[in-house]
Amino acid sequence: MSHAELAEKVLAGEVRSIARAITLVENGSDSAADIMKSVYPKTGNALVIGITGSPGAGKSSLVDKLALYYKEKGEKIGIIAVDPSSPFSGGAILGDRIRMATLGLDKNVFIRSMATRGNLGGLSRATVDAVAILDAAGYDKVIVETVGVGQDEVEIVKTADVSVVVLVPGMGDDIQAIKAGIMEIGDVFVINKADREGVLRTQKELEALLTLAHRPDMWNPPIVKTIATENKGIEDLAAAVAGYHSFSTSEENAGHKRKEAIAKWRLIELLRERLLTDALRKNGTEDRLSELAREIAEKKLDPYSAVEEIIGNQ
Ligand SMILES: Nc1nc2c(ncn2[C@@H]2O[C@H](COP(=O)(O)OP(=O)(O)O)[C@@H](O)[C@H]2O)c(=O)[nH]1
Ligand SMILES: [Mg+2]
Repeated sequence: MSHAELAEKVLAGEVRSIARAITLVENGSDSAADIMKSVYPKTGNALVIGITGSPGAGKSSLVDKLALYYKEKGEKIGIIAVDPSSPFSGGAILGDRIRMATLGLDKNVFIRSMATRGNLGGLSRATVDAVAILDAAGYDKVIVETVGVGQDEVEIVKTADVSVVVLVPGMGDDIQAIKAGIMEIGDVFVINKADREGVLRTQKELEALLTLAHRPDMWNPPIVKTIATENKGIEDLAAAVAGYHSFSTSEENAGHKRKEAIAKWRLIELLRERLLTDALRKNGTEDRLSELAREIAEKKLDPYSAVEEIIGNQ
């Protein structure tokens, strides 16, 4: 199948082609380029929701319940779980199977895990491309779940229309969240596991932190309490997400600056990946990398000279 044919099937919402297209963007920029050129102009209709938080906070549980909620409203939902901890995506695939069982094998729910592509990066670019594919394929909501640690994950969530930060009762997790720098990116905050002790305290701490934060758009992020395992608070979460979305797209805000910032970030990510790939492809540089690394580690070479050597190689 040519890329044009594949793109056509993606745009028609054909599930197997969507999965194939996502594999292509996962594998690298060359194959991604052709498919993305056809897909990109058709994007912009889905509401992209980013969900982040510490491992075990209940993100997957929440995403599943939220997806069910939207599904019952007659919508199509795409779910992308970013799991940098599983390099070979074996664990991720198992996770998908378990989730399929909960959500049912439903043609209106598409679930996909994105795993890390090794040490050359590109995960955030691949994830954002996968979101665009689902958007263009006609999914009404695309939910992206990422663990809130690491720059890549934070960047991914920043590209969402609405970013949700999930916390759980208890000081430790809050501090972790602040450290990871995810406090600033939350448009909506969730205190999940509200069946546990310390909810009020966490809420107070969070409120105090949020009064310190300065948002250029003057939005006051709402705090929603949920018990994902009991399907409680999901409607409130959906309402909070919709609330921020209508605020951010209102005439005064229009979201232009944010969209432009995201576009710039994408451009730089793509450029970085392209230049890196090009540099490594030439003159066997890729094979030289470990050798250069060893020389640098042994102080026989400094990294600056190594880079000059690589670039000079072209
Ligand atoms: N008590 C309680 N447990 C929850 C709740 N939400 C999720 N869990 C449990 O917390 C664990 C981690 O959930 P998961 O959704 O995998 O978290 P993730 O790592 O953030 O995706 C699982 O055992 C869930 O059943 C909740 O609201 N209350
Ligand atoms: Mg999870």
